[in-house]
Amino acid sequence: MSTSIHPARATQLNHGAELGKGPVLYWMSRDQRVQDNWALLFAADMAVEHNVPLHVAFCLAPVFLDATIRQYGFLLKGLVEVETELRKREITFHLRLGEPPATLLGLVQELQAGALVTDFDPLRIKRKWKKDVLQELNIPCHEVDAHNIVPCLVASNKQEYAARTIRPKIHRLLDEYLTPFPDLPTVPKASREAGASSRVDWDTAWESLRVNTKVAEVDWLKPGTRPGSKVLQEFLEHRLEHYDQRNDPNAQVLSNLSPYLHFGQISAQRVSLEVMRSAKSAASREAFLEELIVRRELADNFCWYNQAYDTVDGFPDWARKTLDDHRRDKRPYTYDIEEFASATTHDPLWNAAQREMTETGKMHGYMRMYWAKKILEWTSSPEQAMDVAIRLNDTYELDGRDPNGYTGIAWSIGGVHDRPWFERPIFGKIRFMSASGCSRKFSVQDYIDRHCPDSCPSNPNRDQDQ
Ligand code: FAD
Ligand code: FO1
Repeated sequence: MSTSIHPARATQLNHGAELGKGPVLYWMSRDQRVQDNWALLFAADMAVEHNVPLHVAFCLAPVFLDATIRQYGFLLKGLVEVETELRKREITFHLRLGEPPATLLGLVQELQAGALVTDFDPLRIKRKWKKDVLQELNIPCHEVDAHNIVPCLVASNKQEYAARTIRPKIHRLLDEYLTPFPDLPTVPKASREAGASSRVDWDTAWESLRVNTKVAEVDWLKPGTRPGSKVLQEFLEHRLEHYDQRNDPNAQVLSNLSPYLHFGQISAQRVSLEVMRSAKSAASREAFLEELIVRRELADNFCWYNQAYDTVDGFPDWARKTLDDHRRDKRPYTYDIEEFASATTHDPLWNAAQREMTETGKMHGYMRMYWAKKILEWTSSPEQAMDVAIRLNDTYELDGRDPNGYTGIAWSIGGVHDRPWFERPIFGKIRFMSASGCSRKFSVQDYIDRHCPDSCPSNPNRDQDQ
């Protein structure tokens, strides 16, 4: 099995730019780790080939989508580990504060970098950052897909209809791409003048943020690659074999890896290799790999090929039409974003899900579908539903602001990757979910009790108990 970097993982984003004599600079963004990172490996190979040092930079934006201190805290604490790991390998890490394109270009200039490498990301904001950088850049820039196992651009050249259409395309290429990682090669050392001795000033970094500090950080998941690997080991040992209970939010059998995957603190390819080596039940392994590989890479496919991924315009034609046909249907309840955010709807199950998200930073996967579908039912239009769901998801979820989130919400509200179902009010042919349907799958009361203990106004037992 090959351990080298597959050439199709990398794409040169500009042509004609001449390789400079200076160091290679890796602009780390989506894949915030030193281990198992194809973009860093690609940059290191380039540095070795041209006998120049390697520098790594992260550009810290003062705001990013609806991220709060909860997510920035997870990100920054993970980056401390990145700096430590790079230092062990005598590679300099730069944390630049401010608008990413300008701060990155400043660093390219300062280091007199000879080439730029960055990681792949389908989100609009990241594409815009890269476009702005490329307009001013006169050295080669390579983009490496370090997030997907089968690179997004290789898996398919178009927007896929559903999991069933992308699955065979991905499976066909897994032997070629799901390979072990090589070690990071030793790269030529940077000289002191080139910023080799600089250390990150983490206090100034925290102070530079201009984000909501009311959404508190959580402490039940520790940020970083090392803690993420521990969570993976615990999953392999204790939860993977029970993954067939993944639709029961009381069973607590999920991996809890999504925050680590979102920030790139752990690689999906490493997780897949470890799961495949595990001796646990084949059915559980297959079910988990379907989510981790097929569903996750389908989300990147959707966001890359459909840049309206977070609006109604991104929905398939049948879904837009059916939602339009039901635009004037009477809504049984309507709430504004504050009422949703404060978990004060009439529905204790929905409120419990919202509380799970606001309190822990991670709502159970099954509840996310119910949660988003009820937002469609209780807002005055699909446009408003999309807006509310995305803002809440991106504000409170540790793993929000991710292709998986935009795609999951578009699946729930807009039928993306789904098919038409029986017609009913408000939803039209969009798949419907109900609290009674949930109660046939798991104990709704246990879930409510866990997330809305008796003091919570939305627990229906509260009044009876008093
Ligand atoms: P596990 O079940 O252990 O899955 C392991 C990994 O597989 C996940 O970390 C994820 O990378 C991938 N995965 C699992 N389910 C899906 C799925 N349906 N689509 C794509 N990839 C999947 N995921 C996010 O990462 N960020 C989000 O903001 C997000 N928002 C969502 C919103 C809605 C409305 C819906 C329906 C789904 C959303 N998902 C999101 C997808 C999924 O619910 C989460 O990835 C999962 O619950 C994360 O928990 P876990 O890592 O413990 O899951
Ligand atoms: N990427 C960056 O390059 N710079 C940032 O300052 C930054 C902040 C940030 C905050 C919260 C969050 O969830 C993600 C953030 N990201 C940032 C991007 C992130 O690494 C992902 O690439 C995208 O969210 C898409 O998955």
